[in-house]
Amino acid sequence: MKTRVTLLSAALFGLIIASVSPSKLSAQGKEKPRQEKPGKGKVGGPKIAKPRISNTVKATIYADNWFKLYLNGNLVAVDSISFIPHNVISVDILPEYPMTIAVMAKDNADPVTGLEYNDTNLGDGGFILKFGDGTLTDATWKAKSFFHGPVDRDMQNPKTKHTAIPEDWFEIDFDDSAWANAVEHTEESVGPKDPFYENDFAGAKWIWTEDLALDNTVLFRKVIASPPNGDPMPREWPRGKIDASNR
Ligand SMILES: [Ca+2]
Ligand SMILES: [Ca+2]
Repeated sequence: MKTRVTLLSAALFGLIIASVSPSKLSAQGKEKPRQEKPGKGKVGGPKIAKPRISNTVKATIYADNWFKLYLNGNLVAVDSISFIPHNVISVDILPEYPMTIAVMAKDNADPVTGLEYNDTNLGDGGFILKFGDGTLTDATWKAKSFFHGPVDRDMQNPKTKHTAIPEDWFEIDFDDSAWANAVEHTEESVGPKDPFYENDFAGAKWIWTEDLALDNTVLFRKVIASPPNGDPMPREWPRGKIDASNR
């Protein structure tokens, strides 16, 4: 029995060795050595601190009708459903500060007419977000519309105005100083669907530009300097970036 256990351990150890590629080992070797609990784990070079689930916070996001969200220039969450049903997107994120949040939110609107449901309806937007570190949407966020219409609410002869979106709108160093502040809207005026009420958005405000109905593509930006809930600043974790192309 003892021999079998030893063999099993050896086999498992072999599997662990085999699962760590040489490139990963050398990449880890360049990282700062772990300060606490040295010597735990024998695979690879110097032990480095790795984030755990307990180091993440929950990000809960609802958009009428769609959004994509960047943190410090990295795409983190996309509403997987473009129009209906309305849904809440909830993901665990590993926060780092300062944290630049950049959001593209879109109301469902035909690019030419600004209308929906076969050009029969003037739809409206709305965006709300809450992170487990206390980050909340409110009027301190920056907001700018890039697609407006139908101009003058004219649904009989609908015209729209599009503004080119800067390529680097989601980057950390993008200059949003000329943007207006977001406008807070009431829950009644946005009229969220059921999934909103099944999630915790307590304290967060619905934001958009001033015009919930006619501004159809809105960019939001906000920099979070440190955890708003007073949590200590997290350490700097090693971070990777996945190449999402087909390479
Ligand atoms: Ca609209
Ligand atoms: Ca809508």
